[in-house]
Amino acid sequence: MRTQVAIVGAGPSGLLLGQLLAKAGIDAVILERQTPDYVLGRIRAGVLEQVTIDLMEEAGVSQRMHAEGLVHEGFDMLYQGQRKRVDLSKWTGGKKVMVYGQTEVTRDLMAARAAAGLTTIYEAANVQVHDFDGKNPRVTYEKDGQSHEIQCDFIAGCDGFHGVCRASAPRNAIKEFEKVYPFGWLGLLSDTPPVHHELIYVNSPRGFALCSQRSQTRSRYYLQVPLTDKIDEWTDDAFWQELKLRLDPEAAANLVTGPSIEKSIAPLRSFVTEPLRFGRMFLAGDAGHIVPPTGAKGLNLAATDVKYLFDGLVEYYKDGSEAGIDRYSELALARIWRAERFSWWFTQLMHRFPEDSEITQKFQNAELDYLMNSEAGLTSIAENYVGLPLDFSRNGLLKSRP
Ligand code: FAS
Ligand code: PHB
Repeated sequence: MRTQVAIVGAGPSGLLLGQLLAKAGIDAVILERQTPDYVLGRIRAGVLEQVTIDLMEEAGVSQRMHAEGLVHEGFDMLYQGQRKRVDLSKWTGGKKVMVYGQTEVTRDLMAARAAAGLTTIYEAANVQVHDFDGKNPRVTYEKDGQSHEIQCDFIAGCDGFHGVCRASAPRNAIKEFEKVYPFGWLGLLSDTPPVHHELIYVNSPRGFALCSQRSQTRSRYYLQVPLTDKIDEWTDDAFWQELKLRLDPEAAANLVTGPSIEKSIAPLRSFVTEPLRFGRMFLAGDAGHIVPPTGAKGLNLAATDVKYLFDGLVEYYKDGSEAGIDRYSELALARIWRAERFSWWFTQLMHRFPEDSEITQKFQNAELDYLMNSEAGLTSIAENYVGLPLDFSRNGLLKSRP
C-alpha cells in the first residue's frame, strides 16, 4: 500500500491530523494497535481551549461539540476554605473554554473518518517505522496473521507516550526532559449533576482535588493520591467521603454522589522530547510531550502540534516548500514549553508534596491570595488557561486584552 502520510496512532492527534489532511486532499492512512472501543473507553481530558475549538471547526467536526459542549467563562479556586473565581473572559478580553470530553472529540473524529471511507487500520500489531532518515519512509505492521507494508512520504508519530515512533528515533539525535511527580490523580466519572456550574480547583491540606464535568448530568472528579495507592483500595464511598473533606462546606453540601461509571489512577509527569522531527518522521501530541493534567493542556497541546504539522505538510504538497515542515519542531516546542511551564507551576501551587512542611502550605496560600487579588495574577492564570494564541511571538509582548 502507498499513501502520502502514514499516521501511527488513532487517538485525538492522529485522527485530527487525518481529518485535516483529508479536507486538504492529502492522502493518509492511520494505524492503531487497539480497537475503536478501547480508544473510546479511555477517559481523559475534558477542557478544550479556543484554539482546539477552532481546529474542530476547521476539521468540519464541530457540530456536536457546539450542540453539547458547555462553554465556561471562568472557574473557582478553593484555598484556605475560601472560593475565589477566575473570570477567564474578563482577564482575556472575552476568551472562554469548552467543557467537552476527549472521548467525544475522538468519537466525532472517528465518525467523520468512517463516513468519508478513509482508511484506519485498527488492531495493527507490531507496528514498526523504517527509513525515515531518507525520502522513502515505510511503516510495517501485522494484522490477521499477515505482514503488511505502507510506503509513504512522511510518518506522523501520533502514538502517545508509550508509542513506537519516539522509541525508534536515533538515541544520539533525541533529548528527553522529564519530571515525575510523587503522587497520582484518582479520577471518578459519575452520572450525577456537577457540584457547581463551573470547575473547582482545590488546594487543601489533605491534598489537591478537582471538580469537573462532562455535561449537566455527568461529572468528573479527581483526588490527589499517593503513587502507592491501588484503585481497588478506593471504594466509591471512600472517594466521596474524601472529596467532601477537601471541599468547602457549601460545595460539600451540594455534592450529589452516586455510583462510579469509571475510576482510575493516572500518574503525573512533565516530559518533553527535543526535537520533534527525525528526517521524514514527526512526533505530535503525547508522543512528543506529557503535561500534568492540572492545567488542562494535554489534549490542547496535541491539537496545536497537529495544526503546526498540518500547515507544514500543506505547504509541502501545495507549494513544494519544505519551510513549514522544517519549522515544525521549533514552532511546536516554543508553545509546548510555555504550556509545560504553566502545567508544572499550577501543579506545584495546588498539590501537597512529601517534602512539604507547614511553611510550604503558608507559601501556597500566600501565593494564591496574591494571585486572586491581583489583576496581573488573574491575567496570568487566565491567559495561560484559555491557551496562548497559535501565532504567539516568543519575543513580542503577549497581549491578552485588546
Ligand atoms: P493518545 O495516547 O491519546 O493516543 C495515542 C494512540 O496511539 C493510542 O490510541 C494508542 O493505542 C496508539 N498507539 C500507541 N502505540 C502504538 C503502536 N505502536 N502502534 C499503533 N498505535 C499505537 N489531558 C488533559 O488535557 N486533561 C486531562 O484531564 C487529561 N487526563 C489524562 C489522563 C490519563 C490517564 C492520560 C494517560 C492522559 C490524560 N490527558 C489529559 C492527556 C491526554 O488527554 C492526551 O493529551 C491525549 O490523549 C493526547 O492525544 P494523542 O497524542 O492522540 O495520544
Ligand atoms: C477533566 O474534566 O477531565 C479535567 C478538567 C480540567 C483539568 C484536568 C482534567 O485541569
